[in-house]
Order: sequence, then C-alpha cells, then structure tokens
Amino acid sequence: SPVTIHAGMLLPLQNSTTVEVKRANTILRQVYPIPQQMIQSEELIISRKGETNWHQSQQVAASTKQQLKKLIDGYNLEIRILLGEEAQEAYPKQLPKVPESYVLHVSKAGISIAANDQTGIFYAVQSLRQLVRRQAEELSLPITDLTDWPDVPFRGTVEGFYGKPWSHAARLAQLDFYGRNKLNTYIYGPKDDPYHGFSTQWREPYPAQKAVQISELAEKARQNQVNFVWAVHPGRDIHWTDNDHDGLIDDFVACLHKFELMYKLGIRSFAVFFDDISGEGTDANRQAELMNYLNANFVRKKPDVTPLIMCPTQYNRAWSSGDYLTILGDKLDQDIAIMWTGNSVCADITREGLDWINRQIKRKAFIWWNWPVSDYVRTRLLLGPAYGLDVNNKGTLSGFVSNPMDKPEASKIGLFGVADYCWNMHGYKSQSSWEAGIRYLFPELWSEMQLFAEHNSDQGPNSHGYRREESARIQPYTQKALAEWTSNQRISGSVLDTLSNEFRTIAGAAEILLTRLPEINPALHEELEYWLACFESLGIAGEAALQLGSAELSEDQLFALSNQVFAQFRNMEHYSFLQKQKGAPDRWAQGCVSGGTVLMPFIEQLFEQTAPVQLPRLTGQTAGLPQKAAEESYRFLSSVKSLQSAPVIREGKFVRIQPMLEVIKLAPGDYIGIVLPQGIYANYIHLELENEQACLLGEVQVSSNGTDWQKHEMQCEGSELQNRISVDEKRRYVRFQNKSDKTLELKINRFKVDIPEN
Ligand code: 14T
Repeated sequence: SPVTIHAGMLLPLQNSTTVEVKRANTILRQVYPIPQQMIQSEELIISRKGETNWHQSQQVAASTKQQLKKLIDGYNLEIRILLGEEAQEAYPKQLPKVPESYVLHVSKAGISIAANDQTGIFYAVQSLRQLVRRQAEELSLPITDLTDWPDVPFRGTVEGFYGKPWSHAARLAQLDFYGRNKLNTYIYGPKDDPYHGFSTQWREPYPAQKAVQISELAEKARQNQVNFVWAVHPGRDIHWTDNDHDGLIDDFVACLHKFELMYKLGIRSFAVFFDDISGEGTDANRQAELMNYLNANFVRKKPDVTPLIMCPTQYNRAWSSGDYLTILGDKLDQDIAIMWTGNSVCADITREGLDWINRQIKRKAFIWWNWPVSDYVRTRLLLGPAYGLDVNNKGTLSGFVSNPMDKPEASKIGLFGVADYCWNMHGYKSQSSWEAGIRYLFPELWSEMQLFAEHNSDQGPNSHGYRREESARIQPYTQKALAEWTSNQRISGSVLDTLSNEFRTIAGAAEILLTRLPEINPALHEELEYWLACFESLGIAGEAALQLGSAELSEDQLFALSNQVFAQFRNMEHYSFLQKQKGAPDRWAQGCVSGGTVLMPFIEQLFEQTAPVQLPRLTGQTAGLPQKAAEESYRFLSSVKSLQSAPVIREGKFVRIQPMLEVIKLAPGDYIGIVLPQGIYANYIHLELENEQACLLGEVQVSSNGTDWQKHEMQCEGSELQNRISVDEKRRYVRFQNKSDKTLELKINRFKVDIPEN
C-alpha cells in the first residue's frame, strides 16, 4: 500500500555495514540519451544481504515497476518513488514542470525517483539501468544527482517508407528500443499496407489476424510509454461528396468510422497523411475541414486520445506553392500538428527552415526527417551518424520523427542518434553518439560493426540530392594513392600500409560478422547478409588491387592478383543478384552495394590504372588483358549447355559451385566442374552428391590446361567424395564426369575446391 513520503525526509539505512563507498571520482557512467544535468561522485557498492525497502506515493505503472524490480530488487537499499504533487513538493526547485521530466537521486541513503508523470518515472528507470552494474552478490552504482527533461516533446519514428513493411516481431522489438532510449512516438504509416491507405482499402477494417497484431503493438507501446500513432492515408482515393445528402461528406464519416475501429483495437493516437497524391485529395480547404471534423467528433470527445497529426501534400519547402500552406495554417485547429520534411524531401533540419515553415502554418512544425530511409536508394545502407540537425531548434518544433530504412535492426544505429539529439540538443555530438550507439547495440561486435557502418553510410548519387559522409577517415589515403600512382607509378610505403591494413581489417571484420551475427543478432544478419558478403569481397579485392600496384611480381602472382580482383567483383555482383531475389516480391527489390562511395570506386580506378601498366610488362601485350583475366576467373565448367552459366563463388580459401536445388542430368561422358584462374591451383577437392550411386558411376578428374584430363583418386564415404591434391601439380581444372553408359540424375549438395590462402 502506498505511503506518503515527505519532502526532504531522510531515509535511514537498515544496515549501514552493507553499503561500501569506493572513492573513484573520475568514474562517470554515461547515460544515453545524454541527460540535461548529471553529477556523479563515488561509487556505491550494495550487498545482496538484506532487502529492498520500497516507498511510493502513488501507483507506478506495472511495467515500469517490473523493470525497476528487475534492476534492484533483493539488494539492501531504500527506494522511494514520488509522483505528481509529491514529486514537486520534494524537489520544488529541481524538478522541471514539463512532461516526462524526472529527478534521479542516488546517495548513501538510497535511491529517489521523482517525476510529474508516469513517463518521467519510466525514464528515470531507463537511466538507472545504465548506472547500475551487477556482479553476483553486489550491485554497484555511482552516487548521482540527475535532473532531466526532453528538448523535443514528441520524439521517435514514422514507419512511412515505400516497400516491404516491417514485420510484427521487428515492431515489437522497436518499441522496446524506443522505451529504453526515451523515444515516445511511433507513427504507423507504411506505404505498402493497403489498410493504412494509399489505395481504396483505407476504409476497410483490418483482417482479424492483423487486428490482433495491432492491439499487441499498442499494448507493447503502452508498456514503453510510447504513443502508437495510427495513420490513415486516404488521399489517393477520397471524394469530397455527400451522396446520401445528410449534410456530411461520406468519406469524413468513413474516416471517423475507421478511427473508431482502430480505437477499439487500443489505438489512442491518430494521424492523417496526404503526401504523394494528386488530384481531388490535395485541396487544402477540404483537408482542413476533414481534420477539424475528426478533431471535433472524435479526438476531443475521447479524453484519452492525444492531439491529431497531419502530413500535408506540400510537405517540404521545395514543393510549396500558392496558398496551400497558409490555408492549413489559418484553418486547421490550433491543436493539430503539421508534419514537415524540411527544405526538400530529404534534407537537413535547419533553424532557418523551421522559422520559415512555422510562419506559414502558424504553429511549430512536427518534423518528419527523411533519414535513414533508403527507399529511393535501395542498394545502399545508411548506417552513419545522424547529423545536419541544428542544435538551436529547441522550442521551434513540436515533434521530430525519423523515417527509417526498411531494415529495422540496422536502423537502430541512426535512431539512437535521433533519440540523443531530440533529448538534449546542446549535449548532442553526432560522432560520439554514433559510436556510443554502436557499442550499446552490438557490445560484442562493436568494432566490426563500426567499421562496416563507416563504409556504408552514403546514398550515392540520387534524385533527392541528399548525401552523407562515407569512409571519411580513409579517403585522404585513397586519394593520395591514386595521385601517387598517376605521377610516378608507385605508391609510397606508408599509404600502402594504411590502405592494405584497412582492406585486410575489412575482410576480417566482415568474416567475423558473417560468422557471429546469426547467433548474436539473427535479425540483423538477415537484413545485412549480402551487404556483409560484398564487404568481405571488397576487402579481398582491395588488398589484391593494392598489391598489383606495388611490388615486382612474377607472372603467376600477377595473374593471380588481377584474377582475384575480377573474381571478387564478380562475387559482389552475384551477392547483389541474390539480394535482389531475396527482396522480391517487393516490386522495388534491388541489389546491394557496399562501400559504394569511396572504397569501391578506389579499387576500380586503381585497377584500371595499374593493370594496363603491370600486365604488359610480362606479356608484351597492351590491350585486352584485364578482360582476358576476367574470362579466366573462377568459372563453372560443363558439357551441358543449360548449366554453363551457373555461378562459382570464392569464399576465402574455398571456391564453390552455388548449391543447385534442381536435379541435373549427365549423359554418358558429360561433366561438371570448376576452373580456377591462372596462377591459382587446387589443393583439395570436396564433392557431396545426394545420390550415393552416382558417386560410383562417375569419376573426379583434374587437368592443368583444360584439355588433358587425369583421374584423381577420391576417398568415398556414402555420398561424399574428397581428397587432397598437391598445389605443385598446378591443377586449375577439376571436374566430375559420368563414366557409365546411362544418364545420371544427381543433385549436388556441395562441390568445392580449396585454394591456398594468399
Ligand atoms: F510524407 C512525406 F513526408 C514523405 O516523405 N513521403 C514520402 C515517404 O513515404 C518516402 O519514404 C520518402 C523518401 O523516399 O519521400 C516521400 O516519398 C516520395 C518523395 C518524392 F520526392 C515519393 C516520390 C517522390 F518523388
């Protein structure tokens, strides 16, 4: 039962011997989003012996209490929670009278939390979570005085992109992430949900299963103090007509009806989007009438529904014309928020731009930031820091939501920064926030992820002209390398070392991520696997291209290196193809590009410049050599026409045929195999067929020139055939031939050869 705690009441400790104070004034445990005011001093160590004494003035939300219990319950300390008036009485000067603010006080006397509302208490718990460390029987946390409040009232995301909407599981995970990072808004508006709109179906109720999921999301949002804002997008098919002559426009009623249905599912926040439409729906007067109608007949009638949000048709400055915006500004009820993407569709958010729009709409704009959304550059990942956000925007915007990528896990990198910016603008540093976010999200893999992210952050040339920095740390070296090669056809040692090291680290990091992510973060692995595979190939290609531009090389080395570059580029093309296939049936599915702004063009340019100089040195030929090398790359080999274009992939020390799902038919004498490039020789063969019988009816053969073949003895175990082969034999060709007099039907589960690692 709740007890009243009086202001300034000192809490006696039950057993003072269980609290130990460590002098460590330098230790500051950072909290993200960076708090407004925080002082820390010594570290407290609290033992498990004893019990936690709870004092609370009012009922705390069950989910908040549960989180708090998980953190500290069972340790010998006093905890008091003050909510509403009691909080103001206890901390009259300290606790700001704004929503969601809180005071968190940690002293030898215990932990005190004070807030004006439930969200404030919840946020104090999120901060506390970052202060405590638990080691078996002890809990340690610094003595802390924290006063905190958000700079932007509504902060979060708008799932507003074109393409495959996020999955239910991904949304649930997002909502937990928002809670922990003090984001309080999730606007639901995926362009490809027909019941959201952008089609004629916006009027219809959700099918039962989808409806259940929406209720679950609304509940999850509530637990995380997030407003789940459901948006309708009626403008593609809306008619401002009154067919039944009841004095009401039919689609006004349809919209209200849909909101009622959503209310029944647990939704308490609503928005209407009019973006990316043409024709009848774009009329500002009509839009304002609809919004005010919904406001009067729905929002204001339900005490637990939060203020309406609208996205206008002219949602950015570049597209604004005529009196559209001022009509909205004049006619729309003052308590309806208007969304705005800035000076263009994808843009930085400047103070000057905000001042301009606020004058037009006579209220503070609700920012829809089109970053890190990538629906207009689908081959790219936008994993860099969130920047281009004016730190002087406080007080000039009513909300700030980010439109993310169709990749929910990967988007968390950007969203961590958005949360940090929105909470405390003057405390925000884009670079350090980005680094902190990556450490927070991927504690075991942060250095690998950071490297991957820093080389995968730019959109590349695009219709919106919005660009982000990519590979900025290494770019001075790539430029230097190219300049040096151009002027004296060699690259100096230090530049070469830095770049080789970078590419080696890239290949290594990609390999680590590809191996460990499936276990540590399977959802992220699913989103990024082909970009990661490309990143590994990029690293290998980069190293080879650099070597090609450096030392004295033998003919074998020269061919091996140039083939390596070609093979890796072919691999990247293949991964891109696989990504595109995976994205289907999303009609916007595209492939993938990794390091597309700096690293990839660098390798291409370097190779273009070095290969024509280096290759003729050995062969006397001047033209066509890079192409010849490409043809000599890892290839599939078969006498069966329909199989000849099957892909062969190099992965580290393996060269393998992409597993084929279909049963293939080999007539007597027919064969399938692998060709290695000039200078690269097989030292192991491994074949696994689904059909055991086939192993006995065919044989594995090797060749050094593709014409003269020899049988290679294999160890046979069931349907597996394998054996070593000496590199000194210089076998570039390996094949499996049908030696029987009947057609063999077989499935290849595995066909790979090992090559020496360079
Ligand atoms: F509502 C808006 F604020 C908005 O940004 N609408 C879309 C959004 O769904 C999309 O994710 C975003 C980024 O591509 O841009 C808007 O969509 C556009 C923008 C265009 F300039 C669609 C077509 C365009 F030509």
